[in-house]
Amino acid sequence: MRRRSFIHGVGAAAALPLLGALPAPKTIAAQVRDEFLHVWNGYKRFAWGYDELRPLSGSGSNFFIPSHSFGLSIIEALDTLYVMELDDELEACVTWLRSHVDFDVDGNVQMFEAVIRMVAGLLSGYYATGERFLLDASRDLADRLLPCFTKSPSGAPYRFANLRTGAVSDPKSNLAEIGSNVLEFGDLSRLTGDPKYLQASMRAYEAVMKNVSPIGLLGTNFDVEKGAFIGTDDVAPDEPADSFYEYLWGGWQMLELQRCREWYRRCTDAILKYKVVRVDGRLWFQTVDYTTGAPMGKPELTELSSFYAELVAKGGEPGVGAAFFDSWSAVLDRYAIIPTVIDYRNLSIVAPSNATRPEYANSAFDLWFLTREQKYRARAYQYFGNLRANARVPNGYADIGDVRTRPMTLLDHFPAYSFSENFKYLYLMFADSPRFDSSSYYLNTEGKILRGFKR
Ligand code: DMJ
Repeated sequence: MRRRSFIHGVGAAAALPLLGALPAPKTIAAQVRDEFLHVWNGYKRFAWGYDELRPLSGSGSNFFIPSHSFGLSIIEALDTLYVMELDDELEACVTWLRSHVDFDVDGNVQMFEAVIRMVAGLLSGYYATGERFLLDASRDLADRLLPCFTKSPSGAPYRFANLRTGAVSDPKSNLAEIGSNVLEFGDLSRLTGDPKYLQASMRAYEAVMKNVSPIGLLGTNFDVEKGAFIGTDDVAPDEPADSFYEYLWGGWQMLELQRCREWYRRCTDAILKYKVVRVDGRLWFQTVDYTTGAPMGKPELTELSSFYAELVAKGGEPGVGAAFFDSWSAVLDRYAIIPTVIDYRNLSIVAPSNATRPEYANSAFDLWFLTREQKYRARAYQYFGNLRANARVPNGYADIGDVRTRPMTLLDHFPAYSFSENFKYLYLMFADSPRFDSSSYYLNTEGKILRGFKR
């Protein structure tokens, strides 16, 4: 757990009106780029070389190992800097990484986070710049994480690896941590000609899919030594199951892996059959027992599940995607910033924080390019305006500890993923970037562009 200090923010809490004329797309893109630069400059001034910015105290902190920095924010920002045409900044990042990137570290690193953030960030940086050492670093890190897979009796990966010794730890995992690597590992196998990365991902999927229930549902938590689910709750599409399904679709869409398509379809059909609930006309997903489909647990969802609006739409159910997006838009309207956990029966708050979460913007981004419906741009602009009004501080942006207070309570933390996600999604929706192919792209769960660069 990262330690955070509290302060009250200075911004207003009112939601922007959704309807009415938006500024011109180029104007909004410029605003988003300015705000990205505001927080990027805060990171450069107070935390350069650290993993993350602490914007209230004007300092830095580390994400994976308290005493060691990987320069995570630098890795996470590479492709965003490229599409925003911030070439001097990108060059400074490449120069820093050239002399600092080193994964020979005697420390335990969470495999899932390391893959989606750093293996992918370095890969994406390689695509953006053509710098071969970024690909080599991505591969080196993947090699150091592979023992999580190869030392597991089931093939589903342990959660942690020591990057120097290869010792693995924590067999009690979950779907997202087990199944969010096929995009990165599949691409590494393609780029290096070594099949071991893709094979590790597919073996992990197989370990889970062996346990699919007769009705097509999966549990959530998984013991990788026993090769079996822990408990029977299925929280999909919420965390910590979320990106398991995202990567099944990606395995098909980006890598054309037929088995991923079949698994995605089987699981999604079951999710839509057993998990959809409607309350006051809004569509949500309930937790069920994966063996029977019977409802269980609390009527709660986290903000992270809002990504599923884009996934289910891309996967062939645009109506469900639009309805789920609308459900979360109602939460945005009510609170200006979406709280981390809500009770979906009445939209009341269960957990009032928001760690600069990108999932709603992620859905707006993909749904915009999928449908070209103006409402997604309007909602994205509303999200952006509310973030700027409530989370902006002199040294950057800050996570929100409580969306109910006026002004909102802020935390001394800005997550590295926001350099990769929120601002990139918002910018690309409005910028018509000459460096991004909006007709043919694929981003990983952390917003890393793996397909769709234009030179
Ligand atoms: C990101 O690290 C990724 O999007 C992940 O899949 C879950 N969500 C966080 C940011 O909220």
